[in-house]
Amino acid sequence: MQKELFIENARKINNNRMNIKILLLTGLSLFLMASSCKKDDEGGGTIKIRDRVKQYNEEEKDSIENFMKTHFYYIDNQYNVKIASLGSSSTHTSIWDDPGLVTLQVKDPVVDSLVYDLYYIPFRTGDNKPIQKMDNVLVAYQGLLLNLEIFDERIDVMPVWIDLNSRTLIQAWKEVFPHFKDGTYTDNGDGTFTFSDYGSGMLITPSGLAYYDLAQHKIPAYSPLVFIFKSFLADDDIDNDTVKNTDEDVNQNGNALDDDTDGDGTYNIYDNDDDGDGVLTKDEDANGDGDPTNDDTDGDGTPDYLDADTH
Ligand SMILES: [Ca+2]
Ligand SMILES: [Ca+2]
Ligand SMILES: [Ca+2]
Ligand SMILES: [Ca+2]
Repeated sequence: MQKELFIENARKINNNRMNIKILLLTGLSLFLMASSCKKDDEGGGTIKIRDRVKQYNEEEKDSIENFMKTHFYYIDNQYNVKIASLGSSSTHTSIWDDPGLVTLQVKDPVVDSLVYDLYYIPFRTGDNKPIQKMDNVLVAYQGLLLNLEIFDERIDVMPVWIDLNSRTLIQAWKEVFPHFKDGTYTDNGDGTFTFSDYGSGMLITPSGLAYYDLAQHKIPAYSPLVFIFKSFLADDDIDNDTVKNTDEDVNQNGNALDDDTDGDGTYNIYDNDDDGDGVLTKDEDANGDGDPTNDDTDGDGTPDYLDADTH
């Protein structure tokens, strides 16, 4: 019960945050649309978005590699990480030469032929359950530009839930987090929690898998980003209906935000009565094995919890 309360409170924080983010993005998009309607009669006021292939191959690829070759990190026993510049006589190992460095090849979401190198280093992958790509993850993080300026931060005692399904979440996070696990926690009894065995890592992403041309507060357009993060907990059943997040993706196309069986505007992954028949999904478990996905009372091929005729 305590965990649920805690998760609920943390969700509220997250929801407020996401609302702000969505508003910001909407505002920016409107601005761009308004600006692109302006034609050249005023002497070239039109905003031209840079070519994505050129931006990566000619601008960002080298600057990201250079950053990794000229910087190193150090880490304490709480997995707090600092990045610093390598001096010419330094004996530290650069990020580029770190034996733990992993490179993911990730397709650009817009240009099919463009493939990015997305880098991450697991300082510790985590000891509990693997994070899945549709989970809600409780994280602490620090976001930096390549000049080491911090543009955003959530410290350990103020972690935030990040929904990996969110359309406003940058692609780099969606790609990297499923390579980590979550941890465990103890309730200190005073409203605080202590996390152990959680995942901890760093990722370095080109702007094409982050905000690209959409400047954010403290993030200029076309900025590669660095994140240092901890994955404390992963919630694999966001709506608590006993159907796992990955099973709420009914058409199994990898996107949970296009499945709304009862058409009530709430996606199955957030809907605790998926077929809208007034019986909670968790109670449409005829054989009582704790899994509503394997109960099909009328034998029509549709499980009861997705079948408004049956419960
Ligand atoms: Ca669920
Ligand atoms: Ca629904
Ligand atoms: Ca559901
Ligand atoms: Ca139902």
